[in-house]
Amino acid sequence: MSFTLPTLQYDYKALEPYIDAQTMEIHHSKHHAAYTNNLNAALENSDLKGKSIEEIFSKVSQLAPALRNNGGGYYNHNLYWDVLIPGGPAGPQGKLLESINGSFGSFDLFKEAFTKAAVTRFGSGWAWLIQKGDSLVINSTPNQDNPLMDIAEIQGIPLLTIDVWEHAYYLKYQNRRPEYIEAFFKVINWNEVAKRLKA
Ligand code: MN3
Repeated sequence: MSFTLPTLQYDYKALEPYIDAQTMEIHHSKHHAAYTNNLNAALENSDLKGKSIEEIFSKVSQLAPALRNNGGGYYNHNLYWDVLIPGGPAGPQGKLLESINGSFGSFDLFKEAFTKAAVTRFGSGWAWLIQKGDSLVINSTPNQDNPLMDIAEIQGIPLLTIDVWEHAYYLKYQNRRPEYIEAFFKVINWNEVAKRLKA
């Protein structure tokens, strides 16, 4: 049983003009495919074949860097595609909105903090909204690390993520990472984010 590249639930062009079709196509069919293939290759000769990705992350500090980097690349992109949708709901509602208000004060303050985490992640990495017990926290990780890994600074349940590697935005936004982050907020699938919140 190996990991497979997921099929996107929307066309490459569906997130235009916020995320362009060429970026989506290369990102999914080349970058994500490579992480998936390299993860499977790294697992081939290990005793972890058949283990869940969560199980691998729980002891990733003891494993080869190829499993950390490609396992993260496989998982993080799955979540990223899942939390995107063309013309998604305007914002979080219900329990998720309550949790955001409770943890950050308001949606605007959450957005400001999430944007700051994404803008200031030096080099390549990801910004996260994480459920940690009863509260929500924001953090960023380098490379392909994520909050499910035992090496993560803040561990918890990943609810929302943005890829801030240059390959995620450079064709359209070049060095303007803040513009890409602002555009990302126009296509967040808040229903998918809410589904990940544990009661
Ligand atoms: Mn990427």
